[in-house]
Amino acid sequence: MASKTVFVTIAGKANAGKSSLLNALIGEKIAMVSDKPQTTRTKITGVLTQGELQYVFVDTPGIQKARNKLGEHMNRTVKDSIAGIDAAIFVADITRKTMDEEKALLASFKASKTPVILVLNKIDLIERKEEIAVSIAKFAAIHEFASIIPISVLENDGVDIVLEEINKFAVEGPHYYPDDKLTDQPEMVLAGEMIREKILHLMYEEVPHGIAVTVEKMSERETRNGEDILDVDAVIFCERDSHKGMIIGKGGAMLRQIGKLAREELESFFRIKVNLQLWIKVKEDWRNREGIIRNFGLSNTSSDK
Ligand SMILES: Nc1nc2c(ncn2[C@@H]2O[C@H](COP(=O)(O)OP(=O)(O)OP(=O)(O)O)[C@@H](O)[C@H]2O)c(=O)[nH]1
Ligand SMILES: [Mg+2]
Repeated sequence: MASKTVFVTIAGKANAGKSSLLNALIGEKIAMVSDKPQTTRTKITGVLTQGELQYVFVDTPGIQKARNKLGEHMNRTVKDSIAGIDAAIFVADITRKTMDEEKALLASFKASKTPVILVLNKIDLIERKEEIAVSIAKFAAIHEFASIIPISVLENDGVDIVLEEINKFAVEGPHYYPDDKLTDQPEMVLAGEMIREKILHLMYEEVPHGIAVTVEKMSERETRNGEDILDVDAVIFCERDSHKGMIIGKGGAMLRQIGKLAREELESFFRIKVNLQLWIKVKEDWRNREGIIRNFGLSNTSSDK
């Protein structure tokens, strides 16, 4: 059988469950997930190879009304990620109303004649199952979807059907990535994202949104008693001195908790003992400063602003 590849972008509103779906599809957690909107800030490629067929998924930031320059970059990233693909997965939270930005995104799929699979996620939250049919009808009136699949990523209900549907759009040709490739994210970026995710989980309101994490060093060494250890040095950037105080917490408790949870995840992902050092720095209003956004690797410089 000839080899095939299918390029699929996962798009939709913030918090709909796009990154959760990407992780479920490829069977490995490579995209960070949280209950706060705008968790994903850049496009993330996830690769799944099953025999002759390679799926190349691109998870994107949630579409939003941009409130700062970072938000504008994120919206441009979504736009850039929908060109030249074989199909799109449009993820919607079935419990939420649709907004204009979602309709605009669907219109751009229509204009580019991109087949769209609608995934209505979080059906586990629906008590009366007949409401699912009502949602399906509402969406079907907005756009001509290739298919509509109600699922629950949380309960792993329907994720396999999504994969089957995508199969239909595979194109004969060589695999784009090596068959054992999982993601395009460098290890240092993944490690930084794991740390940022813990802050998203542990902190509230403005603080987590204004966080960026950069990993400055990641290197393996052997300890004196012959054990392999991975040293990870990372800087947590926040927007204000008051935020820095909250991240450190009373007697350093919050920072210790962030460090503990992040280290545990790093150890299980990289399968090695980790020595994690965290620093905190303030960069006032960095989400509106182009140079810093670029330095953090969060810039999208496409010209069609
Ligand atoms: N109840 C329920 N919650 C879910 C389901 N799928 C995802 N979630 C939760 O929804 C929240 C958002 O999930 P993400 O995967 O981060 O959503 P996203 O669309 O990538 O969000 P952004 O990156 O901010 O655009 C998290 O708290 C998930 O645990 C589901 O099927 N059911
Ligand atoms: Mg996401």
